Amino acid sequence: MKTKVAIIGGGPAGHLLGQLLQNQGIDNIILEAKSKEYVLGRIRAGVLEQSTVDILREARVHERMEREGLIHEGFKLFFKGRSERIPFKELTGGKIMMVYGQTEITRDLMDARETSGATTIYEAENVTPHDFHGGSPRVTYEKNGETHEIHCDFIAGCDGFHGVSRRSVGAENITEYEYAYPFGWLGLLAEVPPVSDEIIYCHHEDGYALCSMRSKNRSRYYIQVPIDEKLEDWSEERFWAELKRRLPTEVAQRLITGPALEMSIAPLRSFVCEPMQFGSMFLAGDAAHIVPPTGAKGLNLAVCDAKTLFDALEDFYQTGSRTKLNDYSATCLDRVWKAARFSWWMTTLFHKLSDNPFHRKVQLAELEYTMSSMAAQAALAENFVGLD
Ligand code: FAS
Ligand code: PHB
Repeated sequence: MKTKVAIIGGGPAGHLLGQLLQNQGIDNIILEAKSKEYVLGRIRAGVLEQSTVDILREARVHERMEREGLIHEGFKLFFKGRSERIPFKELTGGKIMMVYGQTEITRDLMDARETSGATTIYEAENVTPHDFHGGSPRVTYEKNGETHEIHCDFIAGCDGFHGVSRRSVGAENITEYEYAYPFGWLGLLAEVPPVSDEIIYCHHEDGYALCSMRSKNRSRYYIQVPIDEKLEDWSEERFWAELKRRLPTEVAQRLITGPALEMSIAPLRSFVCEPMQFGSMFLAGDAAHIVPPTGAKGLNLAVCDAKTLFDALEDFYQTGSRTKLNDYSATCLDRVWKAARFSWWMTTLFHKLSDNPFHRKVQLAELEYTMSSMAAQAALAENFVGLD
């Protein structure tokens, strides 16, 4: 087989890149290790920056998002008995955030790809990129016991943190920066109305809690748990009781509980690799960087990478210029490191970092300072909605 761009990974980064390329008639193939149902079964991000909304509109997969997505103009933060709000639309000259699940974005992209007739190979095994430093890049994979080979001009590694792409470049060609937090997020999805019409970030002496949503009838909640926590030790009842314990009483009293559609524990990690390109292979999304979800940046960064790579590939195929391709890594990393900083800052601000009371006192001082300073609130707001 031959194609212009071989995309490894069929998550949001891979499918968005595929859609943007397909719309411009640039041939591409997506190779996904799992089934379509498995990919759609992952419950992950939910909060979109304006730039992400704009890019999905450019990709022509925005109709359902605009019908069903929820526009947000601020978020709430609770600490030390205080209930505060960051009016980010007001503080950023009108920028909003859209609440629309990553699962739905991926579904919209998959539907659009099926309509376009573009090739996606699900349950592709042992996908392996070859010769991306040389002149004949290609990707091999196995399906139904047969080995297949795809010759291409470029390889897009959109295969997430545990994918094969980054692992294929060789330790001598890459620098990795990593910090693993000593805690994770236990998340629960339930078909119940959200406790608040805006997202709640809750600082509590026993650990962070987050109240979010996917629609007016579907809620997404998270509580901080130790890194070695086992999902099987958490019943739904135990989750709801602990969430209520960490929320202010008046909020806990109006919390509507219900059966879990999904429960999962996600470890929190900060990770960035440099560079993000290796000859004719380009990494995008979680394959190149991971941010703790406290800043709601992971999915938004993946979307920006896919758009940046599409722009560079489109320029190459239209004009023959490699300038944007050569600048891809620097362009992405400037944005990635600023988002990594903000995500680290939000994580260290809201989570129980240790049993050392000093940490909690400094966090409360930072939260109190933030709410006393319009400049501090504006800085938080402009990072939350996404820097230009
Ligand atoms: P993805 O990991 O989504 O997709 C990579 C795809 O590549 C997967 O489908 C995988 O099956 C496939 N793949 C892997 N190895 C392969 C191989 N060898 N061959 C072929 N295919 C292969 N972000 C937020 O903003 N907010 C959140 O609340 C949030 N929660 C998260 C919870 C969890 C548990 C995780 C893991 C991440 C969360 N994120 C969150 C971040 C998340 O949304 C990512 O940023 C987003 O999925 C990135 O998309 P991709 O880069 O496409 O990677
Ligand atoms: C979510 O809705 O999943 C969500 C919201 C805000 C975050 C992280 C995740 O910071």
